[in-house]
Amino acid sequence: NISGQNRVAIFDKKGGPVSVKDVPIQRDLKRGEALVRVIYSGVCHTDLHAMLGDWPLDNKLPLVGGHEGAGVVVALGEGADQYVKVGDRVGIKWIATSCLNCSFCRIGAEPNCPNAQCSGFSVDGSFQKYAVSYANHLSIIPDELPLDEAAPILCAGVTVYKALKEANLTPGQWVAIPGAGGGLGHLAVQYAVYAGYRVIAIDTGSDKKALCEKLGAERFIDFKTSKNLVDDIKAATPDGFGPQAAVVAASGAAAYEQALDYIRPRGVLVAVGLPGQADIKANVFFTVFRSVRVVGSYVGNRQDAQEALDIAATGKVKTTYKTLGLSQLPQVYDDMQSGKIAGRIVLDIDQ
Ligand code: 8ID
Ligand code: ZN
Repeated sequence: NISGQNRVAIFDKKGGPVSVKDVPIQRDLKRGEALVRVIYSGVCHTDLHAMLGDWPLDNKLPLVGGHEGAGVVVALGEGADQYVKVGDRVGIKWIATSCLNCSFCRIGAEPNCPNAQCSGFSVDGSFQKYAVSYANHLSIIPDELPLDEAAPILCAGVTVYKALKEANLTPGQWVAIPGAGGGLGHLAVQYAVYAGYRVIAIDTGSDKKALCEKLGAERFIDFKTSKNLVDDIKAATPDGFGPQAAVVAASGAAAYEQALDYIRPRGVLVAVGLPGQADIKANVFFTVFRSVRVVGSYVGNRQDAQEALDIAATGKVKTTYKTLGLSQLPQVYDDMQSGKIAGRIVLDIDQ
């Protein structure tokens, strides 16, 4: 039963403010669209970048953000029933749709599809009670996984799961994770441990240290108090040569500055965090001499999302989160900007 009004968190211009209001529900679904009753949504730092407008890409305005939406399908447009049914528990992720037919989609590089749409960026996202999305990219949430626990897997989880695949490690190898105490990072620690990798967590403060250690990081290095980050990270590996990979999951540019120096020869820097203005400076001589690689990793495809959810459904990777109401989104953005959030915030869309 679709009744009542829609409730949305929306902003009209760069920098906000974000306001929560009631608007009519959109029921005229186009071909391939699905109407999802969103119950919970995670808040990703990407939502904050979009609200602040600090990326070199423009989002739609006004915008309803959110791309870690977990809910239930309540109505389908024509042709959408080949992907999902009314009543299915589904996830709205960052990639809202892609053409599924270009040379990128055909090899499973759906995020690189030139016609991809992004939830909470180029189309309205999950910070609303009723979200119109695209059936072809909805994720099916496993029965054993509660919707609130599933929400952060839809961006943070799938992104770091995919980034670790890109690092191409084998069990027993070491990965440094700058940003390890944040939304993406704390899940990266867990997917890494799940895969048999050894984790050096890098972040700041006692809350994030405790969180990372609880989740299985063998070392925690505080980037604000370390006197020599490169030496400290290298010293954390038994032979002193440093980790085989760095998966940079921090939202700030500084986290990239020394990563090429502390990974070991033949290591890989996987770029995940998205500071709007930043460069990775790679000295040519030492890139060759040390034979290091730099790889960008952008969310994941439909299968990556399904795999990340399936692992979370085993309970071996679990989001650490606090639940707040949709109406508290402005406060969440403030806290995120000042680095106060360890793990994730999940919004109850009805509160
Ligand atoms: O597909 C992608 N590549 C993708 C997908 C989703 C999100 C990329 N992202 C991007 C976001 O846009 C954002 O830029 O990843 C970044 C992290 O998102 P998040 O995990 O949602 O942010 P957070 O919860 O605020 O955590 C960031 C952590 O980084 C730490 C902070 O202390 C915080 O715990 N951090 C910072 I800022 N600077 C650091 C540094 N120099 C650092 N940790 C270590 N070293
Ligand atoms: Zn995200």
